Amino acid sequence: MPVHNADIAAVFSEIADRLEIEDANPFRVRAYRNAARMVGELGRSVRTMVEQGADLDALPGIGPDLAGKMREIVATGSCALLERLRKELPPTITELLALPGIGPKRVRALHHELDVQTIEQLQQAAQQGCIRAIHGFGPKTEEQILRATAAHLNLKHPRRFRRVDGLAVAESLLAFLRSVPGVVQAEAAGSLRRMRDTVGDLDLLVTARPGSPVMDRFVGFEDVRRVLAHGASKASVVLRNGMQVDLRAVPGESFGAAWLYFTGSKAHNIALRRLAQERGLKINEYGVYRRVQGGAERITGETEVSVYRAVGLPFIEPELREDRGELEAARQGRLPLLLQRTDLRGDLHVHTLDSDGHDTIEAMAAAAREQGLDYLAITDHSRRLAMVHGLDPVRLAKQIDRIDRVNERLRGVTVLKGIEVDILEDGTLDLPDSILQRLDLVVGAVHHRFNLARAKQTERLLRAIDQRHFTILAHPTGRLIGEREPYDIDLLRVLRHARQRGCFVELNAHPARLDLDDTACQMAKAEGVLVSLNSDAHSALDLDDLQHGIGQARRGWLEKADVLNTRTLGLLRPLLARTM
Ligand code: DGT
Ligand code: CA
Ligand code: CA
Repeated sequence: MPVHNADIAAVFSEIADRLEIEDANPFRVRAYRNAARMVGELGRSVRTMVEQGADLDALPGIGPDLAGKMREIVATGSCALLERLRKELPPTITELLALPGIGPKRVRALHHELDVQTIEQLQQAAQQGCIRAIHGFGPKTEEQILRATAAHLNLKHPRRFRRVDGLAVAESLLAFLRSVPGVVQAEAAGSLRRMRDTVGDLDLLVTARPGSPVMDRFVGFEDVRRVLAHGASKASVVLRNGMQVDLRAVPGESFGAAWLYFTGSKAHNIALRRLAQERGLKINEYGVYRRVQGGAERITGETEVSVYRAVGLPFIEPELREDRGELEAARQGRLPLLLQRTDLRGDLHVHTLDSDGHDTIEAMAAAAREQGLDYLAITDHSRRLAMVHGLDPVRLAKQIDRIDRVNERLRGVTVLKGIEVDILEDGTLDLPDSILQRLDLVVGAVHHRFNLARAKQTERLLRAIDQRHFTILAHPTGRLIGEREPYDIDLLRVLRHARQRGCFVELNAHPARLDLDDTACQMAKAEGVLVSLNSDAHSALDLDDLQHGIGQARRGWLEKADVLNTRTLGLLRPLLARTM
């Protein structure tokens, strides 16, 4: 992994912390502290400077010694001094500095007197009244530590990560594991593989030849902050970003059974095992077994398909494994043929430089064509969002004319005219019909007054759908994963109204939104409302976000026919024209 300035700054700052805890010369501590800040704020990449042979000594506060360390970090990702310091004091000790009121002196005393190494241990020591006995601490400090540790651990524990963040970590870890000698297979399991919009922790699975150092290498991965367990077939670590990763190693002949087991969900596994029992079979993470005289005989387990087949079922896609009727559907041969990325023919919600996007109409269109899409709707913000230069009728009219000219030149992709218009508090729209009627589609969205009472908020959306040019309700619940709860609405009423009026609901594929969520997608399908799966891209690169929406759509049992923008442009146009 290429070393960034932030990585170098992190190494220097950890060295400074550790030297300070060890009571080293304050001038030395300050030199590292200053170097960390300087590198962090430097406008140029140190790695590039090193690669180009630039003179690092010329940087402020950097002498030959620190310059040498910077080159060492660029080359190896770490430095020998830090590795030595980490051996002198436990790897987790610097975490304690994150607590308010705990400086290096106190960390030193706590470690020396009570052998405290982690925040959990510090909390325990405080609960047992051990802190007040240390020289320089008292009952007041102990009380303060009790509060600080509780607050810190509470923040940490229920935390879930957005899937996109888990995915990035999993991909780099899997690439790392696959490079370890003797590793045959390495795959992700758990909620990540089931495409849940958030992940609690990561679950990885490997098969390796005997003698492979895979478990040792895993706990030694550069981002590991703490090792929770380290055995021959099972290890758990916490990474520096707080994410937990569980790794299992299984024999190759068990790979399918283990992958199925650790993919879950737990509810799916339990239901599947019950089905197996009815057939006199037993399923666990090692395989499928048949009861025989005096024991059990293994019948299969190498692949997931073989396990499902043993209980008389076809393969069930991971996204469906939630015990929401998938086993019943599998048994009756009516599993959905889930949506795929290649089914999408277009994207109906993207931004450009005209509001808060970063690319031109032409650049967005070219990117869409490269993504294999046939059409793209430009939907910039409307005037109420003045901060992002939302369009008023005059500027929108100009954009409409520009899109006509772009389409004359473009080959292989069609640009549709749209707007992401604000839905006002009374359910009217932020732009008049006189301009909306010139568009191919109107995407409506709520961007303010999120706290209306349920009845009022629902009424607001119903009235918006009533507007004669309204087409698609964007990010229908307004949630931002980990940041903002959905606003309170009667979604079922909104869906039924949308169907009556010939309107559609969005599955916004931005990884922080994924709105509608999985069960709401299922609900839309059941109510017969087509879902429009859109990227909400603010740059050409953001069109990649469509993949996140695909995962969510599949969790919602959506098939090609359930999604509006799988239609060819010829079939789409009449659907966009409001008749009711
Ligand atoms: P998460 O981490 O909260 O996002 O959700 P999962 O589904 O990844 O759950 P996790 O990490 O606790 O466990 C991974 C899988 O391992 C889970 O989906 C099913 C399997 N598993 C874990 N514990 C049990 C258990 O007690 N019984 C059964 N049958 N399966 C389990
Ligand atoms: Ca998990
Ligand atoms: Ca787990």
